[in-house]
Amino acid sequence: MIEKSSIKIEAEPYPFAFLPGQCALLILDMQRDFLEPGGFGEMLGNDVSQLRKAIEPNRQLLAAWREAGLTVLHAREGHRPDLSDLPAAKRNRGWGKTSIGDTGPMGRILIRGQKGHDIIPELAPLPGEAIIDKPGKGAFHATDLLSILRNLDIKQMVITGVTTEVCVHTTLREANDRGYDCLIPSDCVASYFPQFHEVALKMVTAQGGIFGWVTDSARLKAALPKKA
Ligand code: TIU
Repeated sequence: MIEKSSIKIEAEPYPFAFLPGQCALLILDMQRDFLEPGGFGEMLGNDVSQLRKAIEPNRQLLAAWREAGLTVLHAREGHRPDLSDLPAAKRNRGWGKTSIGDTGPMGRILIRGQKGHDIIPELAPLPGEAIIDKPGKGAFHATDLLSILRNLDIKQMVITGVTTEVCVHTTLREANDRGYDCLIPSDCVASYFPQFHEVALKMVTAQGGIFGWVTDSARLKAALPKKA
């Protein structure tokens, strides 16, 4: 059922019925270690310029979202300094010689409170904007995101951030199974692997929008209500 108060946003595979007062912007993992030259992502051999393309569209969307007075949520991937929330499987898999918790170029890698774990200054949270500290790829696993969404009466999310096929997709899938409608502005998500980015977005809208909707930040910003 399309609610009367919704605003139509052109999207794939069909228009998204936007409910501004019940829609949160969730920005995932725009952290120094993933995005900045000299960080952990680059140390692993990744091309951070692929992710940095999403900074300016996110910065503009965040400014417009704040201007409209809507809910903003930030998420960060990271762990407790004692690593008690880090499964051995995550620590051991895929990261090469230097792993989570070891000393990296910007402090201990993916540890809360370390410089590399910080959200990049361009997208720094404002006081009053909730930050979800997540030990997994998805923002629902082992966090209080679900309770925050329920308490704020949020029914929809615009999900942005990095990386498209990892934390964005995992969170999108978690959100779907919990009954949230999700819209992804394609220029506000990014991957170290452009081909994964493209296919991950196609996977969202295939089969009649099996995981949600994809639009771009221009169409989304144009639909934002003016603050009273
Ligand atoms: N935030 C997020 O996507 N974490 C990752 O580890 N992504 C990779 O693509 N490796």
